[in-house]
Amino acid sequence: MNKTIQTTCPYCGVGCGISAKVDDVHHRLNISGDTSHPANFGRLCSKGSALGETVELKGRLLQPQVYGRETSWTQALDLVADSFIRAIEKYGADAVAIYGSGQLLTEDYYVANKLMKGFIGSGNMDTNSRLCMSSSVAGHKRAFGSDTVPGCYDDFEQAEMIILIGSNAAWCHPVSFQRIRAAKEANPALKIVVIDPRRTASCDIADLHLALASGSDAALFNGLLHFLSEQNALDSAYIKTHTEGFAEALDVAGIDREQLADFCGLDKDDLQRFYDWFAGHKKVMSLYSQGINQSASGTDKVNAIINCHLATGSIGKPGCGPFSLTGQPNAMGGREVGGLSHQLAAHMDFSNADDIDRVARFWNTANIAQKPGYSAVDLFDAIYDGNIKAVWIMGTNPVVSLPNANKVKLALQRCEFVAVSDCIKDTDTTALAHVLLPAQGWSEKDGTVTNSERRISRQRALFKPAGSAKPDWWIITQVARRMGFEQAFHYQSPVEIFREHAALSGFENNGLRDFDISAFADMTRHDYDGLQPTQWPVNQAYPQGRARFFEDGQFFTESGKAQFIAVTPRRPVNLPDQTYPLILNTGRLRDQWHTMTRTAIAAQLNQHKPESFVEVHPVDAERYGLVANTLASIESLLGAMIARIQITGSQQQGSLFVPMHWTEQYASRGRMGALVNAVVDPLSKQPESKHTPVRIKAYQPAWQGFILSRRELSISDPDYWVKMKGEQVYRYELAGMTLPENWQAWAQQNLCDSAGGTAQWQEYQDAARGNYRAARIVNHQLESVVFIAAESALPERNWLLSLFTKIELEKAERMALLTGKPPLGVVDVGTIVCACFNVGELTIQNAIREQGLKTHQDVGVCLKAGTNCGSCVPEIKALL
Ligand SMILES: Nc1nc2c(c(=O)[nH]1)N[C@H]1C(S)=C(S)[C@@H](COP(=O)(O)OP(=O)(O)OC[C@H]3O[C@@H](n4cnc5c(=O)[nH]c(N)nc54)[C@H](O)[C@@H]3O)O[C@H]1N2
Ligand SMILES: Nc1nc2c(c(=O)[nH]1)N[C@H]1C(S)=C(S)[C@@H](COP(=O)(O)OP(=O)(O)OC[C@H]3O[C@@H](n4cnc5c(=O)[nH]c(N)nc54)[C@H](O)[C@@H]3O)O[C@H]1N2
Ligand code: SF4
Ligand SMILES: [Mo]
Repeated sequence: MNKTIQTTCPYCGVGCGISAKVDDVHHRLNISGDTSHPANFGRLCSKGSALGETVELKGRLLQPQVYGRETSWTQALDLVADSFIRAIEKYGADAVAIYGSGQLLTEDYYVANKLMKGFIGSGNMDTNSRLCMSSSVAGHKRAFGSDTVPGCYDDFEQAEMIILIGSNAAWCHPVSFQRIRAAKEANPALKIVVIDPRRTASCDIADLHLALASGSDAALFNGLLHFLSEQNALDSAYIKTHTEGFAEALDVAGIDREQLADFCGLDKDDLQRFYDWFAGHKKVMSLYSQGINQSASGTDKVNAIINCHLATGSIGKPGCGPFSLTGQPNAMGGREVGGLSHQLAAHMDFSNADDIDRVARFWNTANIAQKPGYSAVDLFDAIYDGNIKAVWIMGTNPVVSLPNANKVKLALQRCEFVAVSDCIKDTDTTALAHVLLPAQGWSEKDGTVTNSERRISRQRALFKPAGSAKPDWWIITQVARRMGFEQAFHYQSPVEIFREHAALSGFENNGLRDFDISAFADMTRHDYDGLQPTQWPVNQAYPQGRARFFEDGQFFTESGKAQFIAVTPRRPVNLPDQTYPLILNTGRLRDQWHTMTRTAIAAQLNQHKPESFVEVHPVDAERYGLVANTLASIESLLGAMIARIQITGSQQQGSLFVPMHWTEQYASRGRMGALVNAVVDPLSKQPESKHTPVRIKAYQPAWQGFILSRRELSISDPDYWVKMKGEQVYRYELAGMTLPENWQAWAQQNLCDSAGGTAQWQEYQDAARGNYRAARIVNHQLESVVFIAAESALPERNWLLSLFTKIELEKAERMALLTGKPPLGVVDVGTIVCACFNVGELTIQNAIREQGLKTHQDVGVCLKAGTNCGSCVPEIKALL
């Protein structure tokens, strides 16, 4: 039976509503945007649209495992509880830890935090949000006395100027970006400024791109504060009535404009234009993300931005304010429950003895932790050093995503007890677990998440659980009960947890804390199931929620006034030197989500960037002898990786960019976390993931090649491999340092036992030039091809890939197979640009040429490309 269920996207913090048509019988979904959801009004990006492709059961963790063997829930849960109890008895409560994730639902997160901080009695619950939002949290706390995002998405249309700072929203918050694009199209006077060392897809709508020097944001905004003061562009009444510390902040902000431009690596006129625009507009929004947060001066950067908004009174009003874009679907929810190790719960933390006492009384526990636990980087160091004996990792993949990731790997290898809850079986982190706990994934689990604008939405179950998978909250409460905390963890369903969370938020609150959803404390299950997206707070004063904070100029500091913070700009901690002369910047791609455990299941999402790469400026390419589309090895003091070279002027000279996504599941040498330095911000403890000194050199294998195969293969140990799933095909990019003795034998060995039926072989060999090509056809269908080259170039893969979707090969196609090029008259579509409608680069180029298309709208009318999620529009424009 088909039913339609409203739920929320499990990827980014935009928090889009989804309307899912569910076909239980065939385990299929038909996904569309929920037109009634205020985060997206029906729009979805490529990742949200492809969710239906990710719900397959292949690759899922379906059964609990203990030391590699499938077992029962009882045994697995007993072992987790026993291991924790034993470690605590022997070494104390601080010898155990939970490392959670902004991808847990609020209910999961709440019970994990309650277990560790309330009942085990240690602060050792931290989360991957430490790598993501903690500088924003710390900056908000310093300025506002609370971790509050003041504004909302409706402000986009009302703003006169929007600044994207260290945010590639075009790829990372695509639906919000499209909303900003539409706002600009409706109001061309809306100024857009992008501040990012790279020229990104987000620059597509920018009036000004400031390609600043890595890490120099605080200086840039300090300079702005000083300029605003010089120009009398301040809101002096606001500063006087609602803030403190202005004089001190201004005092350290003054710097000669030339020097400043030099420090920031910016053109003086560009800098001036930005300052003039900011001073000349009342309604300015500063949207910021990881280019700000992931920095050893991340907290200062955040405050330098907030300072400028306080100075102009552009906060708490429509169309303006600092706005931290949250990354994960429940980054905000994690902050609500207190998932970071210095937080307690419901926006209370360990810095306040009253908070500790209050939460202890509410939870009715005598054992509450009294001090913060380890933050993420320190936590894994403590594991490495043997100070933590048992760790439970939930919903995150630290062997990839933490800095100095090889050390993280070693730490887990050394750790006495490692439990991992995940919905996917094979990840770089599950590989190191003693106990694996199968979690229900999106489409099975049920609960709430909170997006960037404080809006709480329901994720609803669409299917019955895969295998024996259980909700995270259930797994956690089962362990808690086994540890002797039955009373406090007696929940039967998520609504009971949500009610308790809501009650705690209102407990002795009386307007003291921003986070208050006490209106939900008595919610019925029926109301919970029907919960409509609502922005917190939701309490007596705001029964329907609240769009904006600070309209009244009242803040949550002791004095009720916002605090200016005097910021002294610093350079990143580790600067390039002779040995490691380049800066490694890391970040995201449009169609992949973090460590790819789910997005790489969707063939459609793998087309945009099928292989890990490194972006290099042409001058650096020349200097280091790098050739486009060949391989490079990149090394830092800590580790190395190999990636395909892309030469581009969008990169600054002296810096490299690599995507964060590739893991050991998808590439032999692509795990970039191994290189990243583990330097952290002294206040927020957030790692400086955007700045690691590295060196690069050409990687010169003896041979390169690729295999395309209908079936998944295990290829005998080439030095370099990347695997990617396509439409009915797996693509392997390969390179090796030694030539096999005999290519024919090599091909037979790697391809042969992969299919039944009678195979026909086509082969071509040019031993002199080191070329080998072969194809296997089984029952008229293409089964696999292999192309190897020692010296010459390899053909493009697109046409060959497309042959795998054919039931039968035509004669001309068979004949052309080993040339790698389509027979005359057949068109190659090129690399897929529009993932939503599967439109390739060559198709677009041809249409532009032949039909004289001028705008991306023309291309949309002609080919549909760019008309769904719109995130490929920048690339279409580049082709135009
Ligand atoms: N497609 C996709 N979308 C995602 C995610 C994903 O994995 N894939 N993940 C989600 C998550 S959890 C997060 S946190 C967000 C992250 O969203 P973003 O922060 O937008 O993403 P990043 O690519 O990590 O980094 C943003 C930009 O910061 C720039 N940058 C580097 N150094 C500096 C600097 O010193 N100053 C400034 N101003 N900029 C700098 C980088 O060049 C990069 O373009 O995305 C969310 N959305
Ligand atoms: N160098 C560098 N490093 C970075 C960043 C960067 O920009 N550069 N960005 C940082 C940021 S902002 C972030 S947010 C992190 C993200 O990094 P991670 O959190 O490590 O990455 P994910 O791939 O999102 O990991 C989520 C895991 O949870 C599993 N999972 C999914 N749903 C569920 C569920 O319902 N329950 C359970 N138990 N498991 C589930 C997934 O299969 C996956 O294994 O990376 C950080 N690391
Ligand atoms: S913008 Fe895309 S990834 Fe983010 S919530 Fe919306 S559909 Fe999901
Ligand atoms: Mo994130």
